[in-house]
Amino acid sequence: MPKVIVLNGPNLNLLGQREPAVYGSTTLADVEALCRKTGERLGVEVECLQSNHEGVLIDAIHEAGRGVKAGTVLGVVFNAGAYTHTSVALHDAIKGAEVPVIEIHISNVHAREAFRHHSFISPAAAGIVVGFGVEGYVLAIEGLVRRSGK
Ligand code: CA2
Repeated sequence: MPKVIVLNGPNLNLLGQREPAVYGSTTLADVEALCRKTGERLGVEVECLQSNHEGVLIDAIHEAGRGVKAGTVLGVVFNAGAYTHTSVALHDAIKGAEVPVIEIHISNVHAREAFRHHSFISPAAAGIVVGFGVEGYVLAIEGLVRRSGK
C-alpha cells in the first residue's frame, strides 16, 4: 500500500491544550487518528511524526524522498509550524529530496501577524492548504493522493 507521511513541526504537540481560539481543541493524537482514518478511506498507509527539532524534520524529509524514489511513498503532508517562516534548511531539504510536499496550516496565516505571511516552504511545495482548521489535514492527504493518480 502506498504511504503518505504526515509531518508536524515545533509546538504542534501542544495542539488542543492551549490557544483553542486559534488552533481549536483537537489534540495532536486526534489529528493523527483523523489522518490515519483518511488514509484507510483512500487506500493509503499514513505514517505520522511530530518533532520540535529542525534536524529531525530534515531527516524525515530525506527519508521520505528515498521512499518516493523507491516508489513506496507518495509524499509528505507538512505543517512546519513556526519553522515555516524561518527555515531555509527545510526549503532546501524539500528541494533536495525531490519529495512532493503539501504544506498545511491550521490557521489562516495570512489573516494573522505579518511575520506569518512569508513561508520558506511554499516555493518548494506541490500544494498548500491554509485556514481550514484540522480538516486541512484531510484535504491535504486527499490532494496528495489525487495528484499522484493512485
Ligand atoms: O496554523 C498553523 O498550523 C501554524 O503552522 C501553527 C504554528 C504557527 O507558528 C504557524 O504560524 C501557523 C504554531 C504551532 C504551535 O501550535 C500551538 C498549539 C497550541 C498551543 C500553542 C501552540
